[in-house]
Amino acid sequence: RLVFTDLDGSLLDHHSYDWGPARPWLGRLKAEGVPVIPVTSKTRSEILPLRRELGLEDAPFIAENGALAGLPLAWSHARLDRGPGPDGLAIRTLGVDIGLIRQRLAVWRERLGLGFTTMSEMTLEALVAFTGLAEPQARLARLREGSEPLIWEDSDERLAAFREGLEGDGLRLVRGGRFWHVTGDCHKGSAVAWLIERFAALRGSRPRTLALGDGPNDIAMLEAVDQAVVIRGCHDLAITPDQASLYRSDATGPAGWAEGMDYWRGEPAAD
Ligand code: 2M8
Ligand code: MG
Ligand code: MG
Repeated sequence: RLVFTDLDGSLLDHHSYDWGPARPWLGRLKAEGVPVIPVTSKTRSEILPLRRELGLEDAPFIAENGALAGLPLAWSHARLDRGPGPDGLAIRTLGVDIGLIRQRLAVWRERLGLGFTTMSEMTLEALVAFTGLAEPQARLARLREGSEPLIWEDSDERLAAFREGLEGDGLRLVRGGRFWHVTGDCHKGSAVAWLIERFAALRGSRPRTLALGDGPNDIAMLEAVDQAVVIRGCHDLAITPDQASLYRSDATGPAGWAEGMDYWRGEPAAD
């Protein structure tokens, strides 16, 4: 079994970033040896301390909306992955370099006269005020490797033109909780499918998979697994996988996360 989870607005509260209500389930899954794999917009630098606090240091993670995978030894492949580094993690790049993304953003802004502010253009104070992150965490959020978050300040029509331009460059635009995110040709769904393949190749069997998320950027991930939980949040997710495999929570954030786990795993395990 594998559990894939979004962080902000799902395992972590959208405003306070607290995960108290999810703690009992995290303990239970750890005791059962079920990897809980963060799949998030957050950077590698944000995830490293967080996964220790959450007790998820044995599991891999997906950072920056599928742009990067962090693989502990048991998940890594000596010939295919870079590393492991001093922290024991091999890093696999699944997207493109942030330098290319920033270059193309500057080109499209100039060419189409677009109104947006990238995270790298925001002051630290503005980022703290906009996200509610504490200053040290906001600093870590700015250490982008393969995705640029931005605040959209223009019309829907121009958003479509922007997206089309990016697609011509082989880039993608996806919506998170507060920001839009520009990445290479990757998303949470492609990264999760890649990890499932890696697991199957290493273990010789396909795992049963469950995923939980609250944002538009989570839809591809929710469609890539056997059992999905849409956590109530700030976006209405129009998602159409077969309804039998989808549960929508009433509660938001980590309480909704625990509610989703209760729904799929609350009964004595039948498998
Ligand atoms: C950004 O990600 C969230 C995810 O949904 C968003 O778009 O609102 C990222 O910049 C991430 O690195 C950061 O930690 C988070 C803080 O809310 O915002
Ligand atoms: Mg989210
Ligand atoms: Mg997210």
